[in-house]
Amino acid sequence: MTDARLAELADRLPNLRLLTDPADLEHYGRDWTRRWTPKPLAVVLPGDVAEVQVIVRWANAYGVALVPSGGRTGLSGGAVAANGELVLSLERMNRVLGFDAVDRTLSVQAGMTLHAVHEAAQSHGLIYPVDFAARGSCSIGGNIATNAGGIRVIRYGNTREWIAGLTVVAGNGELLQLNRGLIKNSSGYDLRHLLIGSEGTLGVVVEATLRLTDPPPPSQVMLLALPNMDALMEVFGLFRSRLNLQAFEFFTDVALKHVLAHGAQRAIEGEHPYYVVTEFDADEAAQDAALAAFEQGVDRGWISDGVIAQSEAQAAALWRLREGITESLAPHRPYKNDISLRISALPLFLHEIHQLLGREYPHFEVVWFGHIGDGNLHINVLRPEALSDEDFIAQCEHVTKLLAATLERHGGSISAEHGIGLVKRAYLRSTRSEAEIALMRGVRQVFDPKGLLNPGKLFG
Ligand code: 2HG
Ligand code: ZN
Repeated sequence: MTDARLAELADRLPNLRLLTDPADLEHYGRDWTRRWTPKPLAVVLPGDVAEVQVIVRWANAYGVALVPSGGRTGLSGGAVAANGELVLSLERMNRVLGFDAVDRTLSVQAGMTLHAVHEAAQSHGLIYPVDFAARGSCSIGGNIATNAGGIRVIRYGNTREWIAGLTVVAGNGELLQLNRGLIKNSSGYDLRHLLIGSEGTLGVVVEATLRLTDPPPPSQVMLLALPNMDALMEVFGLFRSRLNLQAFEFFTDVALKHVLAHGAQRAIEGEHPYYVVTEFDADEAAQDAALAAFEQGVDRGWISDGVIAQSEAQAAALWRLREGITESLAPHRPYKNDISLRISALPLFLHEIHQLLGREYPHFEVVWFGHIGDGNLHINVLRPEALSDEDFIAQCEHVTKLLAATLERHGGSISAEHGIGLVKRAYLRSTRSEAEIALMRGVRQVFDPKGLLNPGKLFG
C-alpha cells in the first residue's frame, strides 16, 4: 500500500475491507447523479460499529475527509466522493439486530436495503411503510440521511416519522444513542431529529430502531387521465375528501411517452396531458365512493378517462407507469428538480412555473411528475443530444435560479426529499434564512469540529 495513512488504518483493523482498485473507486465514488468524476482516496467497508469509530478517529488524526455511503441511489450528489475523500460504505453492515413485538420496532444496521427492511417487517406481520422505486438498492441509512419520502407520504409521512432511535458515530468518533426507542421523551433537544436529513454532515448513522405498523387494508389502484393542470388539484381534493388515500401521484404525457418506450404498457388510449395513479383503501363502501368520485370528476370535466386495476398484476402495471419514469429518463442525463410547496400554494405556483419553464426552456423536453398529494414535484429537464453536459447544466442552473426565487416567494423548498447534496447547495438560501443557515453551520461545528464528514455537501 503506497499511502502510509491507509497502511496504518489497515494495521489497526486487520478485518477491515479496504479497496483501492480503480474500478472500486469509481463504483463507490459516485451516486445516480453521474455529474462528477469519482476520485476517492480509497473505500472502506467496516463490519461493525467499533470499526466505524476507529475509522472516524483515524480520519480525525490525519485530517482525512469521509463520505458516508449507503446504496448511492441519491440524486443530489450527497454520496459523491470526487476530492480524495475516504468512502465509508455501510454496505457490509446490513443485518437485522432485533425485533420487539411489544414495542413494534425493528432494529437494523444502516446498510440494509429498504427492500430488506420491508421483508423483515413483513416476516413479523407488520410493515415499515416508507416506500419508493429505489427500494431494492437504497439503504435505510441513506434514507435517514435525506429524510426520504416517496410514494406513501400522503398516508404515512416521511422517514422521520418512523425512526424511534438512532445509533450514530459523531464526527469525533464518539458513539451516540439517540432516543433509544422511546415514544415519549421530553428531555431536551431531540438530537435524533437533527441527524435525520443531515446528509452525513453530523455523524455516521450506524444503526436505527424503526417503528413498524399494521399492514393497510386491501387497496385498489386507479389510473386517471386528466385534461389540464387545474383538474389535477380539483381531482386530488375530490378523491381525498371521499377516499382513504394511500398514494396520489401524477405524471404528464411526456413522462408517459418515455416510460412506454422503456417497456411499460399503455393502460388508457388516446392523448391526455396529465395522468394520476392513485391507491386507496377498498372495502365495499370505498369502491362505491371511488366510482361516485370518478363520475363526479367526469361530470365536472376534470377527468377524461380512467381504469381501475382488476388484479394485482394490473395494479403493478399501473404503478410501473409512475415508478418507471426515473429509469426511463436516465439515458437522457436529466437535470433534476425536486421541489415542494404547501398544497394550498400549489395551484398558483403551478401556473407561474408552467409559464416560466415554457418561456425559459423552449427547446428542452421538460418532464413533470411526482407526489402531487404531498406538494412535491419532480421536474426533469432532458439534455438534447447535441448539447454538452457543461452547457446544458449551465443553462439549467440559470433557470433554477428563477425557479428558486419563485419558490421563495411562495414559501416552498428547493429540495423536498432528495436532499441538497452538491446539486442544490447554491440554492439553500431560497429555502433557509441566513440565520437558520448560521445555526446549521454552528450545529455542524459541534458535531464535527474538524469538518471531516461529507465536506462540501449541503452548505458548499
Ligand atoms: C420519484 O419520485 C423519485 O420517482 C425520483 O423521487 C424522482 O427522478 C426523479 O426526479
Ligand atoms: Zn420522488
